Amino acid sequence: MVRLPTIVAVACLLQGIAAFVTPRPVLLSPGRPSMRVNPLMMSKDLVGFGDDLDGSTCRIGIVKTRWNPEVVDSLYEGVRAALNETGVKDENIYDTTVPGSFELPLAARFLALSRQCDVVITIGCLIKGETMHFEYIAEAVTKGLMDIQLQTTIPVIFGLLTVLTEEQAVARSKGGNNHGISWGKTAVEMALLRNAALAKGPNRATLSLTEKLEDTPEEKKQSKQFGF
Ligand code: DLZ
Repeated sequence: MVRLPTIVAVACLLQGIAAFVTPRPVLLSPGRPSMRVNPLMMSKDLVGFGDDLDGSTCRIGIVKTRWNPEVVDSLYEGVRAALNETGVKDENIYDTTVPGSFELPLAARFLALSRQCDVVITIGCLIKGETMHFEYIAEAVTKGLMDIQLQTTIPVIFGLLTVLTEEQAVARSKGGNNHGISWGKTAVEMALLRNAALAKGPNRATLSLTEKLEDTPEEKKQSKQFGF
């Protein structure tokens, strides 16, 4: 006869395997979130995002670095927890990795031009060393990311920690002060803003960029009336 503890142990094992092998969509390279804790449980909201942020129609590109993996992976977990909380669907998240922060702008540009994303979140961490390297990269990446969002009209979230020490990086990437959480929510807010601004009318926020917008009869009437 099979004992109850054995059944429970087998069930837990199967659940663990199922969670581990669940596939996630990738664009350029696969990535697997390591959800050890839920960062949202402890987070403090410094920006004041509303509870009604609805990301269920948003398509999100994420590009993260492989430099400083402990910090970057934790920031990524914060981003994913925020996206999950706002209802972004897993199949609408496109993950990409790059070696270091200097590579973030080009990868972000590829994602922005892919027509698969309403917003791109970049995640990286630059820790100041003893040379000028930090200053050059931080400035170039910041400018690069701003240029991309203005040129493509796809919002780019500046998820680059620029810190003096590893301790500062850890303090900003873990627990209640995980900056990834606000980056995730900022991404949803900006994706919705973009879609509302570039599409016409509040109910057209989910249309693809390639789709041609047709005015409703009421909107045609209004256009004539106001001369635009
Ligand atoms: C080379 C370098 C150094 C020293 N430090 C960092 C860092 O703290 N964070 C980071 O994201 N990347 C670093 N890199 C790598 C550069 O960003 C870049 O990948 C290489 O210079 C190759 O272009």
